[in-house]
Amino acid sequence: MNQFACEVRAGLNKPQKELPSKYLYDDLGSALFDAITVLPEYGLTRADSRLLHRLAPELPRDFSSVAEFGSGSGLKTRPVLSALSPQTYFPIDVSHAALERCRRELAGLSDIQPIQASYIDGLDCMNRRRDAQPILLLFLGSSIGNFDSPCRDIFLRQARARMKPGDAMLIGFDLEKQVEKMLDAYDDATGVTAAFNLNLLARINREIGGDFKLHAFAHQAIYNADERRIEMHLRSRIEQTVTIAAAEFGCHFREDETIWTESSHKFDADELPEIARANGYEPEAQWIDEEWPFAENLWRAA
Ligand code: AVJ
Repeated sequence: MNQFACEVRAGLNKPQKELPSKYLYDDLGSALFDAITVLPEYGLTRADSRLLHRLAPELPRDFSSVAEFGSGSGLKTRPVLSALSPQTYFPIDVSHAALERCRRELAGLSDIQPIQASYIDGLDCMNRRRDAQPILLLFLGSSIGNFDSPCRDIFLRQARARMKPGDAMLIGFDLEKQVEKMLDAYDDATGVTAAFNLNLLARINREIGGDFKLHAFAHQAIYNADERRIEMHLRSRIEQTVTIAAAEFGCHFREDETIWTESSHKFDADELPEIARANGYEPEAQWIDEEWPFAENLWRAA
């Protein structure tokens, strides 16, 4: 049984059914996410881009290469590459199609060496190819918010353990804002986010022989105030049973039972330096967008 099938079975066997959010990003999922970034309700990516334009000229000049976790199509990265003119740019992403778009988008700005891998595997691969000069690692778009806090700290430490003195991370965090605004961002009127979420079931059908009827599930976004996170769920509209051939597995749903597919944690700008220090980084600079509260942070490997 492949890893996808294993993780699907394990997640759907939990009392609160869940699926790992990384599986949202196959080629179709990545294209749907690109559409999300231009939704009027989803101000996050525009805030990220505004900040990158603003901060790029202020970045230290001592990085000879840039690497990026989850580069996607690389659109946002242009101002950073233009300002730093790094020798090499290593976009790390699980989607082959996204890496191809990224290569086209940023052609000419750097020697582009795409790495198709998950974050930490990609970093190991990058370390085998890099030289001794300092690297700037980009982790944009508040993707860090997809981790719950124990996993976030584990991830930041794993990344830190693979960085050399002088390396730094530029990392974006979406900040807490009005609940209505946050909910709209994850439940847009045109239904793009719903399609992005439902594609996870479609992917299970395509790749591991699931028989999910997509119309029998509804997209749902909720704000969990205790955990300070938006949660995306897929709610079963009816009582039903689904089978997944390659996972040798049948799964029963009560009416209104949900599968939890993603968390997007929201932060307070003041807690970010503590998160840095607790995980082996020295916070060096912070930039905040006022229009859509979002914080970009430069952390040095301490
Ligand atoms: C790419 C993980 C930052 O959590 O806001 C957008 C993904 N999910 N709409 C986010 C997402 C639904 C996004 N990240």
